[in-house]
Amino acid sequence: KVELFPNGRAVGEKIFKTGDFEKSFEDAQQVCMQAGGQMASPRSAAENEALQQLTTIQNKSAFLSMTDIKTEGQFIYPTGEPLVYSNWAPGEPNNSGGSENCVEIFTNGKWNDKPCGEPLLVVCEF
Ligand code: GN1
Ligand code: CA
Ligand code: CA
Repeated sequence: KVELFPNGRAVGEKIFKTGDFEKSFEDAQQVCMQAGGQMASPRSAAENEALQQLTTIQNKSAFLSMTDIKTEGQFIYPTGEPLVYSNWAPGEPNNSGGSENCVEIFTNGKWNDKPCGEPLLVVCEF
C-alpha cells in the first residue's frame, strides 16, 4: 500500500497531500488550484481517515473544500454538489457567532464549521 510517507496519503483513486503550512481558506483554495488539485474533500469514512492521519502527523486542524457561503446551513462541494458524506462533531455545524462558513477537520477526524479567515493546515487532493 502506497502511503506517500510522511506528507501524503493515497486512498482509492485519490491522493491527499499537505503543504505543511497554514493559510486562510481563500489562500488555501488558490494554493491547491495552482498545484493542479483542489482542497481536501473527503467523501467517505476511508478518505476521512486518510486525511485524519495527516492532521494527526501535523498536529493541526485542516480546512476542507466545502462551504455554506452560498446558502447558510447547506454545505456544498466546490462543484455545488451537496455533501455525500459528513463527520460533524456533536453540535456542529452551529454557525457560531453567525459567521462560520468553512469546515475544519480536527486531529480526531471530526468536523467543525469555522470562520474562513483563520489560517489552518492546507491539504490538497489530487
Ligand atoms: C468554538 O470559542 P467558541 O466556543 O465560541 C469554535 C466553534 C465551535 C465551538 C464548539 C473559531 O467556538 O466553531 O462550534 O467552539 N470556534 C472557532 O464549542 O473555532
Ligand atoms: Ca455557516
Ligand atoms: Ca462551529
